[in-house]
Amino acid sequence: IFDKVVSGTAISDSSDAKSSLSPLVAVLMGSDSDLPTMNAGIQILQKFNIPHTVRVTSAHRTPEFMAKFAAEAVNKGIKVIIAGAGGAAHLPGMVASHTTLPVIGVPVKGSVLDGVDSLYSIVQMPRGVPVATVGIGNSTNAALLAARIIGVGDDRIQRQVEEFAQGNADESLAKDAKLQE
Ligand code: RP5
Repeated sequence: IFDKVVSGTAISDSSDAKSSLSPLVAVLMGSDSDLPTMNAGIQILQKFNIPHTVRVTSAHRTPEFMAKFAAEAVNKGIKVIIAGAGGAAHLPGMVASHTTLPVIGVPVKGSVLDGVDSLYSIVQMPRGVPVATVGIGNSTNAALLAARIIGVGDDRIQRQVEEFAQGNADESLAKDAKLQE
């Protein structure tokens, strides 16, 4: 799955003139070992039918490839980049330094330090180079935030976001109702 548009059905009218199969979101990760963490977010993008591409690119192992991908992303029609990494998690920050697109960082929990190392690595960006950081392992929120960002200019996706929120509310109300039985 690492070199193609994963979800490619038609995107809405407000998309730009590029191919309707162009990914709007790039989901990057430092290693395929991050995939189990990133999968929840990928599933949200699939559910919302948001064209996206999923790539392994590492700030440390493939720095040139990472920089090239980030620098070219805006011209490829990508609107938001989600970047997940563990340990010395420099990927989101380095990607943000090579693009002006919004970057959402997902701290991935590794085998030691419970992901706090990744969280601190991602969240403590210097002033001027923003990375929106979600909770440790929370790729779901990264994808939902990406959908909200794209939804600002895309009615179909904004509706999906609203429906998702309504689903959350219904679920919560149903739990409360069950407690009252
Ligand atoms: C990070 O190193 C990756 O994002 C991953 O979370 C971690 C370990 O990578 P592997 O050794 O499993 O490839 O760069």
